[in-house]
Amino acid sequence: MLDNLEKIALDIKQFDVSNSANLENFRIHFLGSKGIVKALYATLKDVPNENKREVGQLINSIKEQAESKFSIQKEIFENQEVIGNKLDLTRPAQDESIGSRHPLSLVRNEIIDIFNRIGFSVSEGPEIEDDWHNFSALNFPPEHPARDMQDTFFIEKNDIALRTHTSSVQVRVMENSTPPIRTISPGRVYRNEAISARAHCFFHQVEGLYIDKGVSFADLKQTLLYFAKELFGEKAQIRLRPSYFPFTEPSAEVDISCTICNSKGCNVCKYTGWLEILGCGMVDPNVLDACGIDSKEYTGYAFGMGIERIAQLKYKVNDLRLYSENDVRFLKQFTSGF
Ligand code: 2NL
Repeated sequence: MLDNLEKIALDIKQFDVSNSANLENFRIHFLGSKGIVKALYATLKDVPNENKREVGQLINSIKEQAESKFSIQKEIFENQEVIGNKLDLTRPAQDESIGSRHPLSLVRNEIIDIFNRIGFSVSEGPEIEDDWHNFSALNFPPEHPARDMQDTFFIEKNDIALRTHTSSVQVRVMENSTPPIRTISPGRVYRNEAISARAHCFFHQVEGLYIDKGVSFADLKQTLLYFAKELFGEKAQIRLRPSYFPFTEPSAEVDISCTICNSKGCNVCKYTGWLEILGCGMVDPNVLDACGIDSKEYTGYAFGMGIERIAQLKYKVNDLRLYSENDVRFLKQFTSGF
């Protein structure tokens, strides 16, 4: 039965509908009152109960494939109306249907624009990294749990892995340039996690890095306040809570005032009035030195945020899997108006 359905799907795909007569034959053959689709539905009563649902869905899908091929081709023929033997060249053009940008691209581009306006460049780097750029240069001790197979996708034993953050890009920038450095690195990163509504084995980050003489925590705080207001509106406020990362000292977690309920308390901010959106801190002197920048001369700040998280807040997305399932019903909601 399943083989047969596959064969029918292939026949639909391959059926020649290059002229109107063939298209009519196609319709009669697959969709007509004595056609194949009708016959398939008739066989459903003989399918064992436990398989009915699955087979029913497959037949529905075959029907949709035939209907869609028919209507697309019919429209093409209708649009090719001829005057005498010639195409009507005065006929107004049909609108091209435009695609839409992915919500993660929209948010990434918006973040890039905000930081471009205050002098940050964009840097990119490889998704397959070595231990040095992903961990060691960033002050991860040899036994740090993030280096574990349970957390990181290794490609070659203990050394080559899929990057777990885009800090690895910034290590490369530090190694290859002299301060002042002001850059952000957007990109895809990977973690060895089971996929669910709240976690995925890959996601997207933007990290920022600013290194110069005399860069202070106050610079960091003010830049992040500017960022929050640009992204979420003039009323946005931020608060910093002490935290820990191997690569920054001191480190902080940054919350923004909940833009969904104006900090009154709602289920998105769990009635706290605050939403956690990024992590940050002053670059640990060990990291500067490891990357060839003299920590006695220079200081810097860095921060990192998840793009999915911000897109979730902006567009009220409740399941991370939607970002990578390519469901057109989700994606077409982001079509821009032009
Ligand atoms: C988070 C936190 C962070 C950084 C990323 C960074 C990069 C270099 C040196 C020091 Cl090269 N730090 N990046 C710093 C603090 C936090 O990310 O929660 N990300 C999603």
